[in-house]
Amino acid sequence: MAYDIDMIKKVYSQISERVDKAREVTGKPLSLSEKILYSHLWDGNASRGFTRGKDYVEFSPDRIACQDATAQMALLQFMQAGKKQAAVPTTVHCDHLIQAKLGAQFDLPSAKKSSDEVFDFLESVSNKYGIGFWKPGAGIIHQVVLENYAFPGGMMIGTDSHTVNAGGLGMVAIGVGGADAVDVMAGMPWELKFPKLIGVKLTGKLSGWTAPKDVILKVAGILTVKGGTGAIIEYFGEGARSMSATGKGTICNMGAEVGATTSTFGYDESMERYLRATNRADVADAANDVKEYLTGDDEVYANPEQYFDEVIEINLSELRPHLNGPFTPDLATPISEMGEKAKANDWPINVDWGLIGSCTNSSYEDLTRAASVAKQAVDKKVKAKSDFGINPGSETIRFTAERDGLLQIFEDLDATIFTNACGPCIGQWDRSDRKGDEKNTIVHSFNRNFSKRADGNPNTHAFVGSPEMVAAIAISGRLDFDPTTDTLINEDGEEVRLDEPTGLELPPKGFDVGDPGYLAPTEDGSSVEVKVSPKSERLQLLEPFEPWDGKNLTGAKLLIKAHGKCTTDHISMAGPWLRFRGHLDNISNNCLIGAVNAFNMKTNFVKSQITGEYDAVPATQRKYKAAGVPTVVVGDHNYGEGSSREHAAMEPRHLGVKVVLVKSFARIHETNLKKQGMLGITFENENDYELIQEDDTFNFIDLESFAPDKPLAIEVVHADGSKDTIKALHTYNEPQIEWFKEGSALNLIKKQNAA
Ligand code: MIC
Ligand code: SF4
Repeated sequence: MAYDIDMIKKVYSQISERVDKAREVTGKPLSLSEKILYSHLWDGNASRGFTRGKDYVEFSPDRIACQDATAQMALLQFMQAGKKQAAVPTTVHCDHLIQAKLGAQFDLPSAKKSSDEVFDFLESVSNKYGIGFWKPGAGIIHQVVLENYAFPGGMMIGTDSHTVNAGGLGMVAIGVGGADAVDVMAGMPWELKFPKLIGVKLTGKLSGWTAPKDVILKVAGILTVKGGTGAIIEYFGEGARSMSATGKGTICNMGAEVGATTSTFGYDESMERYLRATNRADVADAANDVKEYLTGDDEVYANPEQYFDEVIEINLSELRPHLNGPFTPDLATPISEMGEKAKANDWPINVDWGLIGSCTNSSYEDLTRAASVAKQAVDKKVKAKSDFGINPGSETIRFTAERDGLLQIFEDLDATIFTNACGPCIGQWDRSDRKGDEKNTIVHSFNRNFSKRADGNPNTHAFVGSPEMVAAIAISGRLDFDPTTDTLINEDGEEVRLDEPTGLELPPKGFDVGDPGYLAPTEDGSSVEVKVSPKSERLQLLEPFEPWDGKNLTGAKLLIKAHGKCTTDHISMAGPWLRFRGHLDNISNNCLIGAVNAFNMKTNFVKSQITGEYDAVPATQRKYKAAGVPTVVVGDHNYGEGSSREHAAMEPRHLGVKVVLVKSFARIHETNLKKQGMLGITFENENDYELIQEDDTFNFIDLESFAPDKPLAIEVVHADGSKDTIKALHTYNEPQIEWFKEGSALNLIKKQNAA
């Protein structure tokens, strides 16, 4: 039986009335995304149609998922909200804090030891507040959610940008910062700007070396890292129906890399098969009863141009395998063109590592397809030229893959089987072969490949591909290897070819598992004690941020003008810093250390306007704070792209930065800034970015009359006394301005609870 089946049945019992009503008020047929959004309105039945990309709407998500690295801050905030229990079903998953080094049997016990304080904290908070707890080793949050909790037509939020993975089972699942999750856990509505809709029509059928991953690699190439911002991507067409549910999950997962709010697919037989295979016949039966409400209306899919804001069509029969990278997930190259492009760009051709795993590509099907390639290498006597690492997505997948001999195939190729966890995908990788910053290439089936992400080395060129392509490339050891045309030389000196991969959508003998790693919370957690030692270097209870003094901000100094890409990995690096995710002051020592200073093109080297000297960003900012000098961070386009980690907003806030002024924001980060009481604004004229000088002082002229839709005027005073007055835009609505006034959204919740 599925978890929380009553909740799921309740959603299905309301869906027809709510969708019919939405059709009536909008006066048109509906896409799946709209059906899910309109059936999850906080106010119940829709009373009017919403304007996409404009109206802020309150929703009532069905469930929440948090992972260990973000749950610490989310739960530290929730503990302040003064509630007894999480208001909707919530789970915590321990997956980010486990380093990959020697293999699961060594790495997991070692992670349990080094992060015991954090795991114990998460376990006890979960127990206290009625939250389901998935222990370290149970699996990666999004695979575990897909296997256990996701359901067609549902709406969930999660404190991780790849929460969107659950779109593979027809959900609208959205990544958020911890403060958003706290709203919903506290029984309040969750607000989102009603998304725009991008329709992707999939025709034809995947075959040969082409995999679901290639669909999203292609889409990323078309839309780029910000092309999906503010939109839900809805996939449909015969090509969509012909793919497995986990393949759909892969595509939805990496929709985070184009900035999409989420991605989804209509309910179909692949989802039904997956639900039944994962012990949820009850959900499949219930979904079948309301089938037509769990997919878009026929008229919408027949004439997508009329109903979506943008339509992309991809013929799967013509799609070729791709590799995306390096350093950005949208640099798409068909594998056949890789050789030429790599040479032109001086990308190292030799591949050091092939890594298969991460929440986006660690399903049973993924492992079977990669194993079918690996097995050929073993059978045809080809030794893998690159090192090989595998992270299964969950204990259920690992257990089943071991039973079915898949892991043995990889081991025969000398692969290391790492823990069922994020591992190298989030820089939790003690890479044995290279230290320092040597230039090198790796290929992986993950979703992100930003600079330094996997191993902390800025010169590691990471390329993203499907698991089967990663396997082929790792075997050949070459980035320019095209298995559709190229051959390999085996141990006997013979020329051999790798045949097309084959895979199994679901295990023929069913999934199996010993201990899945789940701990249910006690019924009444009121007597459970949560301890945080004041001496801890990993956990720290939160102090409320200061409210706004109601005055115009003046005399603010420039902390850094960030050049180019500034992702959340640049603002609050992961890897070794994951240790401090529960300790705001300690983690603030990584604040913006990866951002490139536009004035000297160096990282973590900025000029202090107090001393005139150059120093690290956190150290410089701490001095401004001590001197009571407010500061401004300036950035480029899509600032804060990537992760949901609210640390990227809380750290500057904690250190005394008041304003982040950029050309454009990534959605989750912009919301995170607002929630934490920061002023996140954009240049009205993006060329004004060029006006900002290293010694600038900022005076806000009309912040005192901060109001929705009203641009803000800022006087920028340069070192020579000359001035420019520029305009900044913002997207704060009335309630969000209240967060700013109160110092944070949490301060407002506490105030409302006290009243
Ligand atoms: C990521 O893939 O970047 C992460 C690590 O999963 C993050 C969450 C985090 O920073 O903890 C995400 O995607 O939101
Ligand atoms: Fe973990 Fe990587 Fe997935 Fe983020 S993208 S949840 S780090 S596996």
